[in-house]
Amino acid sequence: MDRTLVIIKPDAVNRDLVGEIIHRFERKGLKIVALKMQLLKPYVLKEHYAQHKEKEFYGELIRYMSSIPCLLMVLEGKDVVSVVRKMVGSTFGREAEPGTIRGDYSVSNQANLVHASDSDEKAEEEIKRFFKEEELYQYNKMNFDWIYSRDEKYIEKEKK
Ligand code: 3AN
Repeated sequence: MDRTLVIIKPDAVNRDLVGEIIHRFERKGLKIVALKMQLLKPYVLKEHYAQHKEKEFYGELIRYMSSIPCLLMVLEGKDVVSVVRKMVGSTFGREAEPGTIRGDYSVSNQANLVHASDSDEKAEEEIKRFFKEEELYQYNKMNFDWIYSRDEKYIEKEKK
């Protein structure tokens, strides 16, 4: 199965949206394989957001992201990177589609509630940045048989 990193950002924590956001991922059928609360250090965030180093919002982005603890989670599922990006919505809250997390709860460019990895390569890199191997759990979920079809599970096994 594929994995992605999700960060529930300080604005979501402050606005009591943690449960709502996790609830959406659970209801979709995604599996939580890691979850923790952490106050992120500026040096880690500078690495995480390195591609925005030259942008004028970079300093404020690092300040806001390190202001209070975030929730960090790793989600597992088929094509989970694109599934989660679609659920999160486009970057700017005012432009994000209704029905997405940002579209439903954000009206800001920066305070957009959630970070989600944007490719499989980035997901792997970001999961390693924020989680130790022993923090990622492998376990069976009783509802797994009802979340994917037999074919999807069969194809998945063949790939391995
Ligand atoms: P996404 O989180 O949708 O992948 P990125 O990677 O372009 O978007 O931006 C990373 C984060 O930087 C965003 N989630 C947002 O918090 C912040 N950000 C992006 N663009 C702006 C902007 N024009 N003004 C303020 N903050 C921004």
